[in-house]
Amino acid sequence: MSHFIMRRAVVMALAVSSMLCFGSIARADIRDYEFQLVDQAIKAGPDKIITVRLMNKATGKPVPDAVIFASRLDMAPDGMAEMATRISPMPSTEPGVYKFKATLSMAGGWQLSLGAKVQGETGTVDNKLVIRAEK
Ligand SMILES: [Cu+2]
Repeated sequence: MSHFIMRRAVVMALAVSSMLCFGSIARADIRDYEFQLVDQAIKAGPDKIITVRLMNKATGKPVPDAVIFASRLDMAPDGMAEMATRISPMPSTEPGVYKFKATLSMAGGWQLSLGAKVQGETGTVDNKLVIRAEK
């Protein structure tokens, strides 16, 4: 057997065993994961890009391929929780970085709420981040 094929066999065996033995493999806690704002402040206006990074705090590494299933952007930090704006996911530019497009129609504090699933982890990441929209 060639070295390449043997390596593939080992990788496949590991993948299968990790699927079968949930309990026996040390896995990170879902609470180790955290979304962080790349830019705390963004100029108010239409079609602004919000960039966040999903970090594994235990390893200090960004986490790619998370599935973001919930997102909301509203002005709760300024007492206007009912003032929400539409948010659309944008293509990522680097692993572990997630981008959204939104119209920040008013200067002030905007709360970005994100719900996400991380590959291979049970539970969900639920974070609320506050963005400052500047005039
Ligand atoms: Cu407002």
